[in-house]
Amino acid sequence: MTKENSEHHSTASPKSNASQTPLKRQLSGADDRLKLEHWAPPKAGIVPLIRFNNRWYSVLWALPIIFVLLVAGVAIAQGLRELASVQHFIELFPGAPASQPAIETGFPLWLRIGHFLNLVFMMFIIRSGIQILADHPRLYWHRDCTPGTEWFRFQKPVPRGQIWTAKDDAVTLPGWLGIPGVRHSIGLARWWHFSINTLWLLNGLVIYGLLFYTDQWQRIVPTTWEVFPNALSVAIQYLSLNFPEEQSWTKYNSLQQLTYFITVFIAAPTSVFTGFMQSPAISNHLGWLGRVLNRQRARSIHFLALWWFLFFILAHVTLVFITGARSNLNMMWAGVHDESWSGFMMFVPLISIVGILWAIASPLTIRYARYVQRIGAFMLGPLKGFLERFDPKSELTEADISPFLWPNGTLPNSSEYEELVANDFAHYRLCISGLVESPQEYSLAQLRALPQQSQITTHFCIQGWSGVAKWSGVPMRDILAAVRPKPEARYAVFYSLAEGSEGGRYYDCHKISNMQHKLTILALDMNDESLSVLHGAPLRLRCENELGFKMVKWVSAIEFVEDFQHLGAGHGGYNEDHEFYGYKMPI
Ligand SMILES: Nc1nc2c(c(=O)[nH]1)N[C@H]1C(S)=C(S)[C@@H](COP(=O)(O)O)O[C@H]1N2
Ligand SMILES: [Mo]
Repeated sequence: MTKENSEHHSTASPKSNASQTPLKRQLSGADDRLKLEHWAPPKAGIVPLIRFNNRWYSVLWALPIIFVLLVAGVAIAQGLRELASVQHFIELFPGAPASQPAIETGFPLWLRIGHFLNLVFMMFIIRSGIQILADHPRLYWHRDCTPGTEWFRFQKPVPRGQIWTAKDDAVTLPGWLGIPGVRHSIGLARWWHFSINTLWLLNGLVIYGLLFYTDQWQRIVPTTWEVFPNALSVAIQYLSLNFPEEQSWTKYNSLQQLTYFITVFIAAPTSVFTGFMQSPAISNHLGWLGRVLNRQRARSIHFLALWWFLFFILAHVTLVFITGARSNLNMMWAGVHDESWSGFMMFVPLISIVGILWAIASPLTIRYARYVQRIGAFMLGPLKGFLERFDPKSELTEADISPFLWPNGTLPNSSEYEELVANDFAHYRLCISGLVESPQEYSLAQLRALPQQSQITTHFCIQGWSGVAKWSGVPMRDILAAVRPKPEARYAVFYSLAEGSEGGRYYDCHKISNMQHKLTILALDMNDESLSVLHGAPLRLRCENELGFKMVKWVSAIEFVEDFQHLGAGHGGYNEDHEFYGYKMPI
């Protein structure tokens, strides 16, 4: 207890001393590094499981199955090549359509640079993506995330008979795999994922542009249906271990062409699109599209796209090395078509740089967590500011309400809160102060007496889960009208009765513009019943263009401020301070 607290203690009042301390003094500072001793303790996941017909199978089964299929495939392909009809087929379709043009310009520098940058970026994107997944290690095909209905998980079933929050569910990844490999480090992983994605996207757009500006697009864009029989022919030739003649310098065979086409023109855009569709602002803005391609579907498809990339990388790298490594490296790394070692001489130092980047990414992220947050916010701030302007107008129907909404966060555990619950919140007051013309204090009865609004909306937690509920309460625009923020007020700060995970009150800041949305409310009810303690009784915020952590539960005070640098550690909220999240979180 601080000195201020004890001094005020004598003034007898139903309110506890804590609520008399100036609000900002109840906030806590935060570390600028990810300090493991302050962090969620590690917790191992399990070998990933996939569900078919209500039975769970380990993904490790894929290894013997793929092995058997490959061996059988080789035997069958070798048998097939003995057949006259198949020999005739291969003669007819040797591996590339006759009409496919030969590219005479080889592998220009821009293509080789783009290829290398893509490799570097993909390394970071895949690792941070898996880290994000580990924060909610389950995948679903429908909008809600009811335990037991997932189709993929690398976490045990949700334990019954105890409160199990989404944060409890997060698992640890090794530091060489995830970035930064620490349990529940999604805040940092997202900065990596989104900022490198931005670079990857720019690189991709330059490559798209130059592919079509030059003749290089003809390498990877099929222009005739004949690619399909030719691809089959190449598959038989590869599988029979009697490889087709290499002519990659001027044209790719049809199997290469199809896989590159799928990777560049289908898998990459699918990843980008399904990535954006997981955003509350975008999904809630898009109406039917956000409903059909809901967050969990988007997340599952995003994950399947990852598998395509992993499959592609494995197959691509394997074939580069077994179909003439020296000549293949010469083409894509040195841009020459000869038998020199120049490609190898480029490849070794460059791939060593990738290895070094790989090794330092996690330790540096842990050490310089605040910089990762700052750089990420700098790179993505404009995009996030833009997306915050999307009106999150999408409402759903009673039939869409989820049977289960994951609970999250740190529950209140003060005697002050217990007392409030014991008295049915009779002593509860919502205090609205700060840069307003008319500060207000509301009891629960007064809040209930104000005009109420109901909405059925989707909750998007940063960790990846979502769920639909009906929320009812007081529109924030009515509160704004009552308190009249002064012109210099820019943010509304929501203070919780509960502490955050590392102590100090949970709080979060919202732009005033977000408070004016039709669907921003102070919710008193969830699914037609008073909010439960777990979900934020007696009052929580709903702000539908933001992620869940910004919707403070157990709200006791709202303060209007010009800036939030003087609050807590100064980053705009509890999770912004302590878990390196961004204060603008429409994605
Ligand atoms: N006071 C407080 N509010 C909080 C949190 C918290 O830890 N403390 N967690 C947030 C997070 S991360 C989410 S996803 C939602 C979860 O709301 P629910 O438990 O009703 O699903 O509450 C948000 N509000
Ligand atoms: Mo969350």
